[in-house]
Amino acid sequence: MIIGVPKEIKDNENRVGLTPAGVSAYKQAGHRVLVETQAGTGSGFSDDDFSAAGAEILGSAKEVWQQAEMICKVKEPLPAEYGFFRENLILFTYLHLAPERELTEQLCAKKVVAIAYETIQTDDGSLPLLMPMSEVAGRMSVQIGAQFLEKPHGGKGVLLGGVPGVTPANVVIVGGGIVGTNAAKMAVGLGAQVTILDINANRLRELDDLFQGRLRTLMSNQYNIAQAVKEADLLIGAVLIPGSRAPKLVTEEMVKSMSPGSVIVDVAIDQGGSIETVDRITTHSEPTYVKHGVVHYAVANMPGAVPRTSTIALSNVTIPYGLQLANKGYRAAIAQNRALARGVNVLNGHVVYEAVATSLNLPY
Ligand code: PYR
Repeated sequence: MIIGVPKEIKDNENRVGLTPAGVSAYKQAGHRVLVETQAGTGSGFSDDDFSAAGAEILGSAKEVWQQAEMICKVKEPLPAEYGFFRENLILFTYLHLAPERELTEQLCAKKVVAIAYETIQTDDGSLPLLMPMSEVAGRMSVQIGAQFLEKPHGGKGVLLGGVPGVTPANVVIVGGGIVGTNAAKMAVGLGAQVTILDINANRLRELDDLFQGRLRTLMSNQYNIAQAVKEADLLIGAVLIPGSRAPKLVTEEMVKSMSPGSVIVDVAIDQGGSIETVDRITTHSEPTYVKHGVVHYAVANMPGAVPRTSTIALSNVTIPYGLQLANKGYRAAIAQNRALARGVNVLNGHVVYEAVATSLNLPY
């Protein structure tokens, strides 16, 4: 199969769909890999690194999209790329279609085989291709929150860990999955006072064991969320329902109750956001806006800011699935691997992932 790796074009998206190690794995399996020139520069991989691993370097995105049978990307295609869609092209990337009607319609109209990293799901419910980026975004959310709590960045001027004699900041994390747990590790590590909420009592037990009393666990319900949010210096939205729009668990009234200069980092923004006042996607160039006196950060591609770490972590997990698609062809690969089959969002011109269809009110 011919695999294509175009350069990412989203704002400040410096990740790339494959590392040279990934190229080498595809080559060893007998495939061709076409990489757009400079595609890896932002992640610290030069054209020479890719060539040495066996890739062919092409001068434009157009050539890569047109010649490849499978496009291996990081982020969802942007409108400038929709013109490259064609029937039976395999698109293997993060898609987050639930809030993306136009992209979904384009993929259906052009009959692209759209396989979303974020909905590939093993039988035990885990999301192996989302997990590393959830780890990155969860860890970053605390670094970012700490930065925007600083006065010159619009925050209230609070140091997360405090100092002896001064109370630390309150960090409230809504969602105890991969994002929430990684955020908690960083926040606890920095000495903040951390509260984590989840709807699953067993998950709260696990977190209680894991953190050995170094954070507070709370059952996630409207009352508890409201109480915790009111006291939060840094609020992190970390909820996920695979493939679906994120539920708006934090209401505008709750945000109004936060003190001025507090900070919200909504990691769930790529699934539509979990906080009512997060009503727009921000970018790495303009990452925040202020509403009700609270600094809001809603960048949908947070890991794009640490591309070296993120590209390697992502490529590590996509390669085994990408190889199955390339070695067997998509029909056999999805017939033989249930986890991969769950990644298919658009096939034969239709949305075939129920939560996406429901979120967009499309037939399924
Ligand atoms: C990202 O890492 O950008 C995702 O969409 C998960």
